[in-house]
Amino acid sequence: MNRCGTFLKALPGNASLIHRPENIRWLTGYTGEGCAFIANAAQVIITDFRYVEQAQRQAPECECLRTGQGVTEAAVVKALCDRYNIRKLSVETDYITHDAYAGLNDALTAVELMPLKQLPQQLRMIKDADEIDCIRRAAAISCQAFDRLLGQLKPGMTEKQAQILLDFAMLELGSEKPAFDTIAAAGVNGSLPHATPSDHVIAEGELLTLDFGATVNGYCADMTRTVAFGHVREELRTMYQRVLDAQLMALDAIRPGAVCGDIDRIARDFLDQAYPGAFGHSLGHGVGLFIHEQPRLARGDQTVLVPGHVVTVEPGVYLPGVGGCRIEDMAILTQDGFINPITAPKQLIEL
Ligand SMILES: [Mn+2]
Repeated sequence: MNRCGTFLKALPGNASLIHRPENIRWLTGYTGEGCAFIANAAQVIITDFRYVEQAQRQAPECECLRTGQGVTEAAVVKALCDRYNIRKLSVETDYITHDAYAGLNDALTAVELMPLKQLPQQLRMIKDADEIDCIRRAAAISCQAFDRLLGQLKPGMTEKQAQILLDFAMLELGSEKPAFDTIAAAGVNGSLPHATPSDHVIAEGELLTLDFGATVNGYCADMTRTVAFGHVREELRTMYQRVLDAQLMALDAIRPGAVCGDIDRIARDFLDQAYPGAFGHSLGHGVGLFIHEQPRLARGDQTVLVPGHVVTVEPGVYLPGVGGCRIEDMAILTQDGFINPITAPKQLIEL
């Protein structure tokens, strides 16, 4: 898959140097180290010996130039700018190191460096059919892994054991790697939205929140389910139901034309009535090659949803000393609504 044409049409100048691995992958298909020089005149992967053959296989439309043995990346870029008479080059100034930028600046005396300003990320917000297919496959693997885990979870297990079983299941079912470090938080640890799985032994009467996702061709899935170990007390059941209702209300509002900040507000107002301040993060975020990308379902965000956007919807309540709960699905925006590829059940499961 090569998307350089789409990119060059939107690029203000006529040449760009890309360093973010996900952007290089999106543009050229290449997944190794190095950078990509994308211009109207040429598309070039610049890397070292270890990745040359990989670049040729993954990005056959690109030339591949080698660094190493005294040849720096900056020197290769300078040669390309000279060869194609490039006077302006946009670079990912929000990503490369200060030293790398200084190196380019020193080498490219006749070239003006400009910030790329996240143009690839902006283009990546709207997913094409191939990307949506990858996301749906990643979501399906995640749901299958969760289903398998439900048959394995039992009181006496630790959070870490739950994480290992889930990660193993996703890998065995076809995930390249976890989309992010799997979260497993039980009992009072549930009030930490991004808890690291610990040796905490999960006991009867506790909730367990699992936040995880598989990846397919670099594309992430992201889902969260909170399950009960045995019968949990009324306080926790009420919290669970409130979070689920908030999520259903938010999902109900998702369609092309809806404003991201408005969807966030629906869930937030509803949760704040019962649990003031206990829902402290945004309702959702875009998902793609990055686990967190644009658009965001966040307070005040004026982005209007359009077909091809993919967002999570993940309200939660976090009560220190008591516990927490989060339920997360994904919405793939279509012409007249959305597809939710997260099919795992949402009624409270008592294990
Ligand atoms: Mn998420």
